[in-house]
Amino acid sequence: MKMTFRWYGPNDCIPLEYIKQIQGVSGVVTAVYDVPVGKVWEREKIDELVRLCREKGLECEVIESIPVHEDIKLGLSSRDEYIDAYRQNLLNCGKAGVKCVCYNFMPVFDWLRTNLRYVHADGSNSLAYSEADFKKLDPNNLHLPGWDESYSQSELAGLLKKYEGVTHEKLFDNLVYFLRAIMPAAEEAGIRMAIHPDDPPWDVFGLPRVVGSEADFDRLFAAVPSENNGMTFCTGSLGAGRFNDLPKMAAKYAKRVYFAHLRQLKFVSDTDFYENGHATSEGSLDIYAIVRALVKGGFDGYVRPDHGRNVWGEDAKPGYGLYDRAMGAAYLGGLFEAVSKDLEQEKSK
Ligand code: CS2
Ligand code: MN
Repeated sequence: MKMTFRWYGPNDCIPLEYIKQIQGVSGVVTAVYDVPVGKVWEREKIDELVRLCREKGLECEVIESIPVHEDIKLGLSSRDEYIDAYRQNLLNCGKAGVKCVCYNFMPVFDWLRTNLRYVHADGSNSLAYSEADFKKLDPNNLHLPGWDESYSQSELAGLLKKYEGVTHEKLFDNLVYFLRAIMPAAEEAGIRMAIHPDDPPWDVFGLPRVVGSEADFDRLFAAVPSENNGMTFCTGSLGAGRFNDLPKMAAKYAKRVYFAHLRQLKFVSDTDFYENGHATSEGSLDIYAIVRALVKGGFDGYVRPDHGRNVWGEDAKPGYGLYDRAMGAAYLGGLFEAVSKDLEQEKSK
């Protein structure tokens, strides 16, 4: 296992020097942020990122994300040129020493929460989801926390229109088409693809989502069995779906999990939850059982603390403050050490 930490590049308010001071963290997870979706990342840009990290003693082996162009998800004829660009990105990243690429296949929206600064009793704050607040949102007049600037209202309307008629089956077929097309490049580049689960793992605004449950992953791995086709085990995303049994899924897919996003959430009703500090005691997910299942199943990928709270007066990008994620990295590192040593001992008995 390698413990990593997400870094939003030179504009991140958290400098690499601080990340380096979190003991147990060997590298960062980052991306090229100034190239439009669907265009090739030039070697120089990737090399520069890697250089910046190495200069501070950190590895740069995981990219999160190389986003997938909507035309690929829509299955338009223009997809082939975007797929070519994606392949080229993989080859370029591989040459720069990247080993794992995280991406998602959610139409239009990435993660979705209704509150970015839900205030806890102790004064800290985190992201939260409320079904009632979600139902009040109007996709034709959208003011979504974290997403307001992603598309103009008219761009969004155009995109939603294009998705009319894209069923779950079509979206899944488009995902398989994409993966089959990029696998040779991923293999050549020595890159493990790690699809990020849908967050939340159900359809939103009438848009289909196909990567959120055990059945979805079974179907995906059956359709594209290449070893380079793997997953990001994001506990916060999968865990938002109460139908998902996370320790069971962690055990089942451990060898296909190339990247683990470990975070906690606490349900306050059947549907509503807030995110919290990483420890098992602080939420509804048994982080210990998940880590144990991963290690026991032979997981040997990258780990990062995922969303944390804003604590100690920090006012960082929601979910991506320094302090709570650093505490998360320390907690998770401890769990991995304990679980690994226990399992070794059990084996030698
Ligand atoms: C991340 C996702 O912050 C987050 O919730 O886990 O945004 C993730 O980076 C993307 O879905 C991966 O493509
Ligand atoms: Mn995640």
